[in-house]
Amino acid sequence: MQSEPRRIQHKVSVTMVAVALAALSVSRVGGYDFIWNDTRYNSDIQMRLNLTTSWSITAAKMMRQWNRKAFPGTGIRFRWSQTSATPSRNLVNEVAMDSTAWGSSFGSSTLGVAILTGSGTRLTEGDVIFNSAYTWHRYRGDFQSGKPAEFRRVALHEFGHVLGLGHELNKSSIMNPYVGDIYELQSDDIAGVQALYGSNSGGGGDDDCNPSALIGAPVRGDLENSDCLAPHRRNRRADLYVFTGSKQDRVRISLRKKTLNDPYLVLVDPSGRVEARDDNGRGGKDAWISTRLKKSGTYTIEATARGKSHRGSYILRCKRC
Ligand SMILES: [Ca+2]
Ligand SMILES: [Ca+2]
Ligand SMILES: [Ca+2]
Ligand SMILES: [Zn+2]
Repeated sequence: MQSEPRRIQHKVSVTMVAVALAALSVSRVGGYDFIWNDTRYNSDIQMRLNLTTSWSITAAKMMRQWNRKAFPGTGIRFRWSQTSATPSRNLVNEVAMDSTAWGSSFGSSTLGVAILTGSGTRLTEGDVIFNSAYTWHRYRGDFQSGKPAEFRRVALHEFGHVLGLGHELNKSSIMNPYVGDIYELQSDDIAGVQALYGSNSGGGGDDDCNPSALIGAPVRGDLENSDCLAPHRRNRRADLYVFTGSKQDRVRISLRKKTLNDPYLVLVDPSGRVEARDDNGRGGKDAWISTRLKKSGTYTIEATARGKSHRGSYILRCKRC
């Protein structure tokens, strides 16, 4: 028997029905029986963003929110980079604002869609398209009917579908099919992901040895036991971030402690050589690198720590990255 790829469309309608969501408590986690376990992505879900810089930053933040809140211990996470391609059926996960979804028109009340393709129970593609007929806004807090197209909550919702979550009408959830006052992940959303992927099925933290594109610094991250060993700092854990630099660019990178004991930065050039490193250049224990790049290409930042046992959260900033 041949399994046909399945395609699911859904909408986030602007209709307001976000009242008394928690009143009924029909238990549901998960929803779709689709999950990612795709060796192409090495347990990562690679998303390619065709958005303006400003919306890319917000989209990346929303993916980070999923990574941070739902994925610790699941061994799977979103990664992202940019593209100029229009989303299509191509086995590449694409995110864009467009007037159509793969050529089909949006319903007039549809803010965004996630188009999922799977084979059997396995997801093979997830595209997210925001309806460009709307003027998009960005705000937290209660739904404003004059500004229905609020990017953060729609993005969180659509990325939830990409993870395989279905709709949730009966509990407080970002997966409600109608936009409402909820603008952050709820415990039901997190439980849904963990029901699909397990809460501790892999060794991952919110980051591992595959670098994330540095979109939208400042980035808040955590140094954890599950992070990979720093490539250029022996026996230390590190989170890796990449950016594209041009020779002579002046970049300024800072790594500030939140709960991380003593931040340490390493900047690695496109050929894999250490171009700069710093422990306490920003004063106190915070690390700081200010340098004029010597090469053009993909640079890697190793966000790490002075001590072997140092763990905790940090803020990474980069100017001109
Ligand atoms: Ca695609
Ligand atoms: Ca980490
Ligand atoms: Ca330090
Ligand atoms: Zn939906």
